Amino acid sequence: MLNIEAIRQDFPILQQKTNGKPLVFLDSAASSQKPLAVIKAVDTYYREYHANVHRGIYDLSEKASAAYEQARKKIARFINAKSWRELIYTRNATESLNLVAYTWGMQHVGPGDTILVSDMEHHANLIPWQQLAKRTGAALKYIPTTTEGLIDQPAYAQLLDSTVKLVAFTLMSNVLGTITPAKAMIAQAHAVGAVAVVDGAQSVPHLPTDVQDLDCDFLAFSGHKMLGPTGIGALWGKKPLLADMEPFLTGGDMIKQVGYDRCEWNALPWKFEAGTPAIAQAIGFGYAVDYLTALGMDNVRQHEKDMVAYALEHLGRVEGLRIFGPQDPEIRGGAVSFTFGDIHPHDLASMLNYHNIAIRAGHHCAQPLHDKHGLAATARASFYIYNTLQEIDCLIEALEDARKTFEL
Ligand code: 7TS
Repeated sequence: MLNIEAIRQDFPILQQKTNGKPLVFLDSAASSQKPLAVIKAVDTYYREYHANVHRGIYDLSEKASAAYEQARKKIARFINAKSWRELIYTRNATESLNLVAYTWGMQHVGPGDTILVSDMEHHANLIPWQQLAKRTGAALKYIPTTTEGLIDQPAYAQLLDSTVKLVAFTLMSNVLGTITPAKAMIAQAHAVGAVAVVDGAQSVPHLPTDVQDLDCDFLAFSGHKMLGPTGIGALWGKKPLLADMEPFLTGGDMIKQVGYDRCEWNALPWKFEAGTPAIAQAIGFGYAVDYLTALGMDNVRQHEKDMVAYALEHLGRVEGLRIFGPQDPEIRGGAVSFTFGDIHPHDLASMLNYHNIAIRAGHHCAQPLHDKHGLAATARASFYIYNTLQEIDCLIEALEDARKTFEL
């Protein structure tokens, strides 16, 4: 069990009030808030040991390099990677997915091949594959989801044939909350010789992650959705695949030897880390992982399940409110998208803002999914470790207030 009141004390931003009202932050699926331990780690780095990494022989640079690499080891352990060499720092999940598309994709996908992507993906796990299909002449096909937001498993099985070279899907939908049966889907992809790319942007912050057990080939995630700073994310990949891939960006730090007409790539993971990296952010990401590890990811997941169960039950009773995604908290995460009568989600979000409640409204970077359901936009409340059941009550009260204002 998490002690939510104690956790809340660790988040300075949650202590503020606007017009006497406490902040009810229900938009962690977009980006989470940061605990003091992460804020302090970044501050201390800049105050006490900032220097570029992997260069200097002097103390500051050695200290910065050690902290930067130490954070990598923590993050690799957090997802149970076999080796820290498999953990590449990127800016975010978006960059991680692009890295795979531009390197592995361009090397291994060609005309006559098929790329399979689920139809509920965030644009970050959709557009890189659209682009790859365009560039290579491969076909891009979509794994359908049911009206409830579950992977249509028979349809997936049918789409899998020997032309499929790559399957990409989210482990947790940022719109519907769906947790996909990733392990089984990965095994099915492997059975036809395809590589499996998992978008863990929503799942890694909220669920225990074990890449060895999942047996995926690549996993992409972002630091800022899991208590870490913005500007830092990760791509995990199986070593033999990474070793065989061309670099994504080239320049300093990613090389071993350079001549005027040749160069030799650096060892993993640095082969994929050209230029001065986001050092403070990586160190902060390591502290974020420490924080989550201390809480225990099973506890994090349990809290989310409790929040979602309460939200489904109580929001479900609000007349005129329609919730999307699976109704079973066991198979969904803490992003709850909904519509409320004919109130435009943007109007609703503005109205909730008067109550100092932050939710997201729009298509949440999953426009094709909204189109499929005939929706221009939805409102979305999403939860994390610092949210309480009382905050869901606040949301419901504010929705009732909106009902009066909009005469619903
Ligand atoms: N994949 C999923 C499932 C996501 O939810 C997001 C961000 C991304 C990829 C991209 O992450 P980034 O860190 O590279 O931007 N999702 C959201 C969201 O739902 N609202 O704002 C960002």
